[in-house]
Amino acid sequence: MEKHAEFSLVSLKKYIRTQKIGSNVICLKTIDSTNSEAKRRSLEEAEGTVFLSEQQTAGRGRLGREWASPDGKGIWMSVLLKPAISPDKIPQLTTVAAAAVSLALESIDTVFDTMLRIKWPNDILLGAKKAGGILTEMQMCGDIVQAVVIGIGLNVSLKENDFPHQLRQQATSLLLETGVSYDRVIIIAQIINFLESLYQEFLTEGDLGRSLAICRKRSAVIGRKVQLLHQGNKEEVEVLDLGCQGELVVKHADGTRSSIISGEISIRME
Ligand code: BT5
Repeated sequence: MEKHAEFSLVSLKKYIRTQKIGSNVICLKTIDSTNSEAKRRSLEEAEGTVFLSEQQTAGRGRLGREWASPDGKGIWMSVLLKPAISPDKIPQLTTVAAAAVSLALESIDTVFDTMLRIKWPNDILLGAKKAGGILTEMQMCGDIVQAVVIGIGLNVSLKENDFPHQLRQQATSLLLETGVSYDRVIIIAQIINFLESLYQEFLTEGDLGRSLAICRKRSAVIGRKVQLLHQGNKEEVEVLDLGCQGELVVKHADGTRSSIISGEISIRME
């Protein structure tokens, strides 16, 4: 049986100004992972359904990594989408979601205008530390995209001892960076509002447009040297830009250039 959460759906609805995303919101008290739940229920639930949980017991990052999701301290949400686009375009939705999170936080407090950076492809940084992440997953039926789940994790009011020991040097929260306890409901509503408009633009215009401009402006990596990590190999490259599909455009040590699509690659900043 579902256990229900503390989020106030009534107040959430008050702040949501969308047609599709958030027209159905499922609030849970605890779940293994909102992304897993959204995938399990992807056939029966409509496009735009948002899954929220106070806590995740098996929150996930990319490549099977763990995502710490303590009770009542963060936003652990997944958005179920059913876009009629080809599978190779799906990674671009991470760029759309990162831009939506960025606009949502800026709209709530101008302090984020100076602090927030996006570390390609999916990390939300405040200063040099990670405050949030995005995990985009898809379900296929043959060659057709059946569903896409965009998972967003955002550390809102975690204090240092709410993080596992090994994360304390690298992770942060909105509270730790600003001293303010933000209302999660308003942030969730703003993420939904901005996500819907950027998602609609992406679908109708067929390109990343405004989302890309936001991610470029906020990029933590453009113009910097980073390490590309791929299947145990490391390579130092210089990041030149984000390409029009959200890919990373890099210059290798031998001067050649290439474009990197998210997928299996991680980067570490020096
Ligand atoms: C991510 O993966 O950053 C994607 C995180 C997505 C989480 C959301 S929460 C709602 C939805 N349901 C899920 O199960 N997941 C999504 P990645 O780039 O692979 O980063 C994972 C790494 O971030 C870990 O290996 C840790 O080093 C670090 N990490 C784990 N928990 C963290 C946290 N709460 N805050 C900051 N860093 C964390």
